[in-house]
Amino acid sequence: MISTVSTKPYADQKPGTSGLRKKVPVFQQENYAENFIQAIFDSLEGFEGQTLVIGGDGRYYNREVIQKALKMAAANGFGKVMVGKGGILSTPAASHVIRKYKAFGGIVLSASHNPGGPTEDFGIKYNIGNGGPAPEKITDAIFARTKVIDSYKTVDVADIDLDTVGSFDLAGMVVEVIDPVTDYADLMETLFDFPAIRSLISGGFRVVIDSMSAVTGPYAVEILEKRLGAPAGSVRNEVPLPDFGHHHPDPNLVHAKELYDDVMSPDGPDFGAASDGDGDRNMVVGKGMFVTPSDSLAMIAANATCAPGYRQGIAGIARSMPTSAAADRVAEKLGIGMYETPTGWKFFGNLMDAGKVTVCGEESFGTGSDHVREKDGLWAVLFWLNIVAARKQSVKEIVEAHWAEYGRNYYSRHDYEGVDTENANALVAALRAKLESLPGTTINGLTVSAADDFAYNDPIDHSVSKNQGIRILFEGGSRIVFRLSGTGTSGATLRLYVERYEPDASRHGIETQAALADLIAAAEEVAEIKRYTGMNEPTVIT
Ligand code: VG1
Ligand code: CO
Repeated sequence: MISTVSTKPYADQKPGTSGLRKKVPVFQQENYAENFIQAIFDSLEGFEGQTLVIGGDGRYYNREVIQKALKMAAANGFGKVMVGKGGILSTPAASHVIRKYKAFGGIVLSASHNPGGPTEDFGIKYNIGNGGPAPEKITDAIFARTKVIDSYKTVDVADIDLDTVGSFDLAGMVVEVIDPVTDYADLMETLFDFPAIRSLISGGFRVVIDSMSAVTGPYAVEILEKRLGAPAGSVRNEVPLPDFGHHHPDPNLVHAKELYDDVMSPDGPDFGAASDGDGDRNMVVGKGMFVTPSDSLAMIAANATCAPGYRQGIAGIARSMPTSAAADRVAEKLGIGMYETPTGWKFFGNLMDAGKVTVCGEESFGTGSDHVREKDGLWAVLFWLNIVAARKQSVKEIVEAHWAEYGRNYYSRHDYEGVDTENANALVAALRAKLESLPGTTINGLTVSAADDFAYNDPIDHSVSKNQGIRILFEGGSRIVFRLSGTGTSGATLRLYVERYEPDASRHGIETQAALADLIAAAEEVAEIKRYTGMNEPTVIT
């Protein structure tokens, strides 16, 4: 029953920051998805008879690829596949299911915060047995395999019914269709003080979650409305749609502006949160206070012991290099380890497996802990609700008290999207060429203390990742960072990250872009962004 189908390699299947992401029509080319999935299997060893987890964020083409992957898993010798009902598993839920059921690994189908639909984005990512994204050693092997692949294995049988929970036979392999929510919701209940959050909500604290018509809807309804007792309707846009209702499921001040405005209005809710396409990102807004993702990491770490799952304290903190240094000050005060990694959650896995860190975060609206091996949007939201319930203070009071104690790291990211790839590469090359000459010079009146192209030496497996972002550090702790996105599907995206440390509490109320204006001007002066990109201002500011 197993058939071996001959195929031709595609040259463009290099996984980026988080798996392979392309437009749907690219994935619809003959054998395109099959080639990549077979390349994953060909790069792994010892999965005969083992369990594979498969799920996705429900976007357009999700079901089709799941059917292909199921048949290929059977033909390649997996013993069992666990798949979310309807093909749904949020990225953190997939990570949890892999860990809980000791699966060999998982295939997560998502292009995260990128739009979905027939002409929008799709993605495939492989996660290893610890539940986390495959490290570069494996993604490099997968890419190498895609360049020479000449056949894939599948079985010629009918599709599985993905909409009925239960066990099914697929050419001798067991397919278990599972409820995608229960295991995850149960895990959250072990980590956070649900009774305290429930009484906060029943006492009149109004919480809204915008699931942006993406995967977290069913999770948020179960947790917030059913288990925590928030009124029906507290979760908005709760039905996952294949095209996310034509929205951009990216929880930030641009794409979740409606929610932000609602929380900021005088009679709006006390607390608002949003999540992205696959449920691993989060945005937290308290009345009168948006929490930047970098601050969120620092504040969750500083208040971790409020939550039952972290009562014993945290082992250490990790953040991606462009993420602000707010968490570093918390680690210093707690006397625990602080690790700076390249962008992308795959770099946190080794540190968590080795017990070096408990909480991790990225400036790109990603926070998480060692409860899974992915960032986790709803986890962060629940952590904040737990902190608010325990401290009996508003988000605004908690944030302001934190700044008063540690100082404030003003922070912003400017994205220039759809830049011509050659021009973007030229900008980076020009910057790289002048790095050595920068220290000691001044740019727009700011003195450069150091400048380099970030390289990471993994302290656990000693692998080295070079060229992870250009950083220019100024005296006094301010800095600008430049890097090119590894998740886009058309042209290049230049990211400029800007940070200023302000210890003086009387200067903590400045509007962010104003507080960073001289650094933003310095970035233009040193990198000539306008000239290289042909753009007068960024596409998105977060
Ligand atoms: C972006 C973010 C990065 C994040 C990655 C995946 O990558 O900057 O911090 O880990 O997306 O997140 P890049 O290479 O475009 O800067 V998700 O929620 O898209 O899986
Ligand atoms: Co995501």
